Amino acid sequence: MSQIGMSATLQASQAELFRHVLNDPLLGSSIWINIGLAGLSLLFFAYLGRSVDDPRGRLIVVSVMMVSAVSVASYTGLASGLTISILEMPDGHPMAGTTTNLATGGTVDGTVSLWGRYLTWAFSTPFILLALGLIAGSSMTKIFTAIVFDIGIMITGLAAALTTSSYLMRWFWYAISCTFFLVVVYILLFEWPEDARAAGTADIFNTLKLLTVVLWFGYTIWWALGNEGLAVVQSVGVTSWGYSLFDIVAKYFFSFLVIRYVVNNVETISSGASYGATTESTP
Ligand code: RET
Repeated sequence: MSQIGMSATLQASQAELFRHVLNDPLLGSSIWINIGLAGLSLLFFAYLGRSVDDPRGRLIVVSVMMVSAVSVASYTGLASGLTISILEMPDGHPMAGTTTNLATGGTVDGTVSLWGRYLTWAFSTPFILLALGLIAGSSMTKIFTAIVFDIGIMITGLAAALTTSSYLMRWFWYAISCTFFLVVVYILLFEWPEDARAAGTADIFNTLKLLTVVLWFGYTIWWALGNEGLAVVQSVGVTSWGYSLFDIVAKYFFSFLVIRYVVNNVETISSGASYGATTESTP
């Protein structure tokens, strides 16, 4: 008969994780409030964008609406316990050796990881970049490049969060993710502003660009500070609220600015000789 050690490493069931989120006011609110906000913004954006009938304008509106739609699914995954796990951090990680007290009274070895966030960012953030690329009137090539590297950021970020074999390997994934991020930042700061100038959308593009670059760096730094990284912030609830607050501005406020612009400037969005050409413009 096999012996179970003194500190049994029992897995938390999905039902226990679901109850864990429900019973933790800080963590629970960071998730449930965002399901509500994402749902309400989706309805609000559908209402705001109802009069846009230009095909390009519509594409931009639908694109940013998808960000909120994915967000509803993302936070539902977290709230239901489907995309949450208790992970035992490797030696060297500040959270190594910690235990989590479940709402049911049981204790499990490990720390709560809301890894579903990183997974679903791979589905939501491409829509942010598609909208930005379309507003800048950029080429298919540049939009494609920004989007594939963006998906790369999120999937390698997910890998960083889920790696429990070695502390160093977690940061190695993080470094890969940051490298992909720099490609996206380069396109946002150096490629698209020029395209936007040519398309006559420089004003709105520069506002959105600034918002995006600052907030996206915020997510990156927050990961390093939060309980998945250096654990300067150890609380799962506070770490989660950080991302939730970034989300509120980077998704809902961002989308609102985009839709408001499209509604008021359909002419600019749909006109211009080289606007939105699928080939690179030749000088
Ligand atoms: C991670 C950790 C690994 C390194 C980097 C990251 C960047 C994440 C970003 C997330 C943006 C999310 C948004 C969500 C809205 O739906 C994965 C945190 C670079 C930039 C805008």
